[in-house]
Amino acid sequence: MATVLKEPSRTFNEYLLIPGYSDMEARPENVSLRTPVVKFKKGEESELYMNIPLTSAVMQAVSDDNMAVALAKEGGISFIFGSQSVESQAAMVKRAKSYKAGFVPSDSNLKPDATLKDVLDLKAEKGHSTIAITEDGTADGKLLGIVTSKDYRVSRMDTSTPVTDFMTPFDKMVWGSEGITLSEANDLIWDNKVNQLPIIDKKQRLTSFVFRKDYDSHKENPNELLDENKRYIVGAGINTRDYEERVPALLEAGADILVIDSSEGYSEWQAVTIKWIRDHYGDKVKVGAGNVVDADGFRFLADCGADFVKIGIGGGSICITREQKGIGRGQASAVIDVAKARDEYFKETGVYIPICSDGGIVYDYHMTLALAMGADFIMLGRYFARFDESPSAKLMVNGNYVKEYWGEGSARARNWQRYDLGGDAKLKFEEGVDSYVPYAGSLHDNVQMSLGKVKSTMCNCGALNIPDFQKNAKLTLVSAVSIVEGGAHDVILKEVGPSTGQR
Ligand code: MZP
Repeated sequence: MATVLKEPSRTFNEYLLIPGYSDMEARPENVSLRTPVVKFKKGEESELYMNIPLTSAVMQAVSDDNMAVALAKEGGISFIFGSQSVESQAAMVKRAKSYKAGFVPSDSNLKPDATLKDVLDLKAEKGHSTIAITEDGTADGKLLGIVTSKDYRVSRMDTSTPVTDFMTPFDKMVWGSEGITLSEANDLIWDNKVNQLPIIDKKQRLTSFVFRKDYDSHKENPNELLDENKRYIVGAGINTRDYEERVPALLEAGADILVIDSSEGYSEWQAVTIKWIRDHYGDKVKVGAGNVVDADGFRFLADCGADFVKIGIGGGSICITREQKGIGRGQASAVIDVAKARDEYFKETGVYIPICSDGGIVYDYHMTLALAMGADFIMLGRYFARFDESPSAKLMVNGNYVKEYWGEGSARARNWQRYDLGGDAKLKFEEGVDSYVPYAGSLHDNVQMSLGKVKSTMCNCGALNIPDFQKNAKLTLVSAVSIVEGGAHDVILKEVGPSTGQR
């Protein structure tokens, strides 16, 4: 007869934290969110830490090179999506690794035959007012001019006006040459009273922009996550099919850490993939594995040699695996069970394998709960998809700005390798949906706000770092009635502020 677990499968919404004693040192500025990413032996340090416990999901709608840079600036790691060709994924890794702080690749570009209407459309889509006019309309084409909002007046100009009539042409522009330092670029910006400085190579091709507004924000990133050559740390997703080509290309491009991206990690496919990596690179190459939802799955991947283990099946916001296949587990139960297995494994072997809670974070406090339940870090898709830095389109739907967000198991992503068990390709079915999420602005502002809440709760529990929090947190299940008590109730609300209802 089948085994039936006694406990129901529970999710984050069913738990709350009980405060612990906090002394006067328990203040958010004293809290460290530094956390290990890869396994280490008792008494030793992990070879890779993050300064914040957040990673962005291995998804087309979430993690490209732009997201990788933005998150590394905050102290976390993006895993650039693997559901693309080996070449294009490696190119993304390379771009993120070659990113120089303060030098931003141009994301809004048009050809010289564009019109004011094209300018307005691109501005609405990308949200940026500086547009490079390049010979071929690419981010690294020959620079012919730039358009900023100072160059046109929508009320006085026909939208069919060609950009060449109102752009600032190259010979009237201030620009910097490739190789210029950030501080020299900033001097040019200040001396010439411009808001942006295009950087060009010897052939007048655009390489990047330096923006006046970024100068201050660069100074604001004390947590940025850098390798020994001061380049941002970048992760990448791999699969259990084409790793013999993908892994070498990603490593060559500079990827610091890999993760096997699969909806089901308790499988021989993962064992074979990790073995291939170990046979070819030893322990030098770091690779996470998953996803699993119980102690058996964890133990299997730990024995296979995974550097970290990812938890979560069916809890992702875009995921319909549980509906389609009736498999998965509430994310809270999964994290609690795997954390226990991780601790037992540590006691038994002296090897600590960090675990990552992947998916299902809806409120900021869910991040805190995941950490309290034992996660060393968290992976989020929907959360990051809402920000300026995610790769998907920003649209206006029913009067509100939204961003597109689709699952890797949706027909749109066609990431069948993530779900592949072999068999007839014609019989594939979707395990994810295509959706919108509310647009939420910049990653920096949102991450600061979310982690401010995490730190504040940790202080209430008397914990100044994640290991202490995991050890000492006290959790309670909530009843349906007490959930109602937890929100504003029995009052007539005036308005909901932006920081009160993060979803
Ligand atoms: P969330 O943060 O949006 O709730 O969940 C993101 C996670 O959902 C991803 O990291 C991945 O593990 C999982 N995912 C991605 N695509 C699908 C799908 O199409 C999915 N079913 O479940």
